[in-house]
Amino acid sequence: MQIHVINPNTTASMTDKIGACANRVAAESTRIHVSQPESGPVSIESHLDEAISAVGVLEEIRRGETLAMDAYVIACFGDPGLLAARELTRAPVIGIAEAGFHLATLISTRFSVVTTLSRTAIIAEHLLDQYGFRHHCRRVRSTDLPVLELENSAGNAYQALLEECQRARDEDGIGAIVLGCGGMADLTERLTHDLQMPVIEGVSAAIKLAESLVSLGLGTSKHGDLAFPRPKPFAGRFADWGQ
Ligand code: 2AL
Repeated sequence: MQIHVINPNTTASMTDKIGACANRVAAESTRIHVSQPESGPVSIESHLDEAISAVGVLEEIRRGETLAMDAYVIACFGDPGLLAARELTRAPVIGIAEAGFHLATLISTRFSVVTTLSRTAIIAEHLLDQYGFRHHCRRVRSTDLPVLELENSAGNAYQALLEECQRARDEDGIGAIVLGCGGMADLTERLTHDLQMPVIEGVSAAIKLAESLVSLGLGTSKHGDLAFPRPKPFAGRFADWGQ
């Protein structure tokens, strides 16, 4: 089984970290391919970043289709381009936010999300509404950490994240925490130990869900709105996307 994990931002150290996490949880027979878009923002923490990164994700899916990938993971907590990505392939495509939300509801009745900058909280809130998880989520909390601060091992990112997770555990009446950034993928074990409660991180969640779907022979449905897009010409810089 070959799973293509796409980091939608263009920071190579984060792509490496996400790849290491995916490899750690993947089955022995699973081969992980990791990539990032050629163009786009170094981190995704605004609506603009999201919109541009979605195009990068779709370019990576198009590349993956030439390599016959069995599944894709979109490793940014806004799940940028998720539904459009599903239109481009029969393989399952899993976003790390939706994967985290799904697993959290299987082990708890209520969870909170702990994410990066407060301005990105709205992105997670929109996804909770869109996916129907609003009633399971008590609160989307932010740490006010810029995404790339998670790449700075000399900084205080871990401490800030731990303290916000402790507040979530002690104040929100929850059974689990979902980490709200792909760049937190390497912190799950330490947080789980320090908090003594389940902490779910979307990259590992998405890998295990992708493996399950592929093992069951389930792929993206081509009945209805996720069917391949109708062939039509595209203009300008997207001319090679059209037919
Ligand atoms: C993210 C993420 O997962 N990767 C990134 O660049 N931005 N989302 C977030 N809320 O911090």
